[in-house]
Amino acid sequence: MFNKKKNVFQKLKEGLSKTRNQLKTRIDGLIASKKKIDDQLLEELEEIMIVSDMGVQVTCGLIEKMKNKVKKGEVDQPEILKQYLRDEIYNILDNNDKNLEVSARSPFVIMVIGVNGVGKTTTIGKMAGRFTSGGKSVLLAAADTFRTAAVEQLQIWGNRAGAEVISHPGGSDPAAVVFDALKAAQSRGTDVLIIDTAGRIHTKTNLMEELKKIKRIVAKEIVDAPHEILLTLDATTGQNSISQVKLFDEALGITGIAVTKLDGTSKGGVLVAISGEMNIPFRYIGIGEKIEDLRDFNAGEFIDAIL
Ligand SMILES: Nc1nc2c(ncn2[C@@H]2O[C@H](COP(=O)(O)OP(=O)(O)OP(=O)(O)O)[C@@H](O)[C@H]2O)c(=O)[nH]1
Ligand SMILES: [Mg+2]
Repeated sequence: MFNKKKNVFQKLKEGLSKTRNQLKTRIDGLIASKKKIDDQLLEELEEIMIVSDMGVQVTCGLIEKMKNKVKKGEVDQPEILKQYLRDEIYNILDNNDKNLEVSARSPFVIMVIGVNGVGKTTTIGKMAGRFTSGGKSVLLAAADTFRTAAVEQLQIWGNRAGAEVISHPGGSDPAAVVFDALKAAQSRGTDVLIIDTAGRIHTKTNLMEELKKIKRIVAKEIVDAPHEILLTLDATTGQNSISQVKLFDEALGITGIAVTKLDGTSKGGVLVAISGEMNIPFRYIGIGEKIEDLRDFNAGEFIDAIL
């Protein structure tokens, strides 16, 4: 058991190694090279935090706090300063550490949204795999009718995960697909229904309006649904994801966030930037393209892996 746990953490560490190299390796080097805390140390820390995408707001706030601690004499050694910084970052992340619990409703309806290419369909496939292996029945709604290959891609994931896909022939109305999927989930007693949506649509219609319409249809069929509106973010886009969070939250009200592609970027600090500004739980993180590469977000493990 211990070995298995260690192995799982090891893989997380590997997945986050680019961020770790940017953050931990540089901070450790900096701390080791200093005998005492001075302005230069704080300036370099600031630069490392900015480069790892923790964002200006969070970084400046933390630097200010560190300066105060030093001034008051509460922190007087570089090593203790690092520990203080680590604890502060952990607290920021822990604020949004709340995993998705799907057992409370049946069907539990999850609407997955986000701009094109961020990893929505892949994340849905991985989530479906996790739910089915946990003994739950899962239906997937192919409401991305913009891209013709989108249904096929979802179908492949559905087969892999053991989840049926509800779809209509190409170019159809996403709302109609969602309506059918809701009916099917209700009549079959499905545990979890996950709705895949488009990240981009024909310029004539507005994506947010399309998504609002889907949300309305879901709520009309099941009063308290969608139970989760999961925004998917691509970690490689860094700071830009903060504006995505704000835009989608204003339009639809996000209840959770999945951050993908953390394996491909040193910008993992963006979770800290988002968490410092928004109160929306991180549900999942993606550290690769395979089913097992989707993890529940855990603030403690995350900070251990990057700092
Ligand atoms: N390395 C890596 N690749 C990922 C991860 N998640 C998704 N991808 C890849 O990102 C690409 C886009 O993923 P999709 O799931 O198609 O993204 P989408 O948001 O559904 O895209 P649209 O439907 O076009 O809006 C694919 O090649 C995925 O394999 C991840 O955690 N790590
Ligand atoms: Mg997709």
